[in-house]
Amino acid sequence: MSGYLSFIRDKLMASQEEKIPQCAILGLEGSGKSSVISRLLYGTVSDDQPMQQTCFINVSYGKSTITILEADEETSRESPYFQDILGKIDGIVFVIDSQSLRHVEASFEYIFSLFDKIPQTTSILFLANKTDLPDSVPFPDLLQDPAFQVIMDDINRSVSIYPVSIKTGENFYTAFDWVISRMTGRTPLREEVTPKRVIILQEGGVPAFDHTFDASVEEHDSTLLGGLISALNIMASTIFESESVMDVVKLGGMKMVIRKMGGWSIVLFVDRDDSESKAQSLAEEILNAFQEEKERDPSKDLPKQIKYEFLTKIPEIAILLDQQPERDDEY
Ligand SMILES: Nc1nc2c(ncn2[C@@H]2O[C@H](COP(=O)(O)OP(=O)(O)O)[C@@H](O)[C@H]2O)c(=O)[nH]1
Ligand SMILES: [Mg+2]
Repeated sequence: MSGYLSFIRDKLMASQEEKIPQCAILGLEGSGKSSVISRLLYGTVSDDQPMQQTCFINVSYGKSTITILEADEETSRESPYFQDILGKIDGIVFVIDSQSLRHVEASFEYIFSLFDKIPQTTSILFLANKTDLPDSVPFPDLLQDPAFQVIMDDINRSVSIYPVSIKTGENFYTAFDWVISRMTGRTPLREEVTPKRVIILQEGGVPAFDHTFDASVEEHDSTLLGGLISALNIMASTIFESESVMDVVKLGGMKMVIRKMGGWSIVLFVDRDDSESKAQSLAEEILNAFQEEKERDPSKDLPKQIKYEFLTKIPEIAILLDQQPERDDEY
């Protein structure tokens, strides 16, 4: 193991010369580190892929390339090579297993043991993972943890925390956008995304919201599209025996980025060559804003009465809407 780590350290030094940002994925055994790498590489997580202890790999994210290093607990605590690496890395992702209180507490204990060794300039992203599990520790409870309060009070650091499910992808790209933009100094990737149309579907594929941003986009019937997407998802989950949905479907000059959260699905049409991870995080933001709007006023009838005010909460979309003629009368 130490031979491999000294090899990795040398490799990291070399990639520092090439100015490729470097990120370490840390967390206790079983928290979801390898799943992070799998999602970054393949866009999905499956239960039967080989899971590794230590992994060192370059991945592309939007238009950036980053070097990712997964290190297990023992390595991160004990290896002097790893201590070297930790002092020079650009970003750290700590995966917190939120499946139970015991796991959360163990995670914070682990984070504390390393915290002093991380330079102040290193951005730290905490992923409160496994939010898809019904008994997982609720995010507000996790934020109340005294250990976490201490970490957040360290105002000199660039730190952020997101509740995510690496398995289903929920919130994952929003969280990664944060750390990647900190590490690369690039503006968020959604600038590299051109939303053309958004459709929000209820369970079963019934359209609840539909808005076209680009007048040149041909308006396919949203009920038909909803039916198609829900059929694709049922097929995908039956054939692959997984709860995840189709992520991206390319059609002609466009692609549909599909996310599913809490019974709702969103389909965001973007340019075929747009960044998928950016489009996914944008789709998540739109769906979150939509769900908030619904929660605020559940009596609102869909689809007729919800207009697109909720879209204006998302800066990038608000800009698009400003450029459009008023279309209120459509709903
Ligand atoms: N339910 C659920 N399981 C997850 C999630 N992320 C990872 N897992 C599972 O947790 C187990 C350990 O994940 P792995 O990535 O190997 O953890 P590592 O030891 O930190 O690398 C695997 O069975 C994963 O499928 C998640 O968000 N939700
Ligand atoms: Mg692993």
